[in-house]
Amino acid sequence: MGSTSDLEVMSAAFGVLESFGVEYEKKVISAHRAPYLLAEYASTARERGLAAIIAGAGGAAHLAGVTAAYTTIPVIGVPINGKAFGGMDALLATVQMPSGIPVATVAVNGAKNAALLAVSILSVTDKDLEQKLAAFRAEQTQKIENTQI
Ligand code: RP5
Repeated sequence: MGSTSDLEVMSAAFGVLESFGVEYEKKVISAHRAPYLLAEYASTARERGLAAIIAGAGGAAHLAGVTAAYTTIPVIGVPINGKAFGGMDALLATVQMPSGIPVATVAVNGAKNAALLAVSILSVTDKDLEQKLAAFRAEQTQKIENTQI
């Protein structure tokens, strides 16, 4: 994430990854304030064994796009609702990537779905995760079926 001020929103992703037993690392690396750190982090991601990067940032949110520029592993962008425009600034900055450098962008503050998408990507080659994901979906469906108002 771009700042510790993103931590509250991004913590929804941590819970999901932990519930699926997916190892992850959390980092604050700003595309603006420490671009050299981001270049180093993203350009070594694949060789360090990372399978995907979830990049959450607000404002002029370049984090996901610049991360994607430095790696060919999947990058999932979470636009964060900062102090202005209801997060529309971050949404457009994250989703409107020029062709050739994709960022899979989730909803504003959509850290939970970002983690679920990462799990889904991993589940293509991981049977255990495939089963856990199916169980998660079934449980979610069951909750709806059992809902009474
Ligand atoms: C972005 O600027 C960060 O991702 C954060 O959402 C926003 C504000 O950062 P702080 O000024 O709170 O550190 O780069």
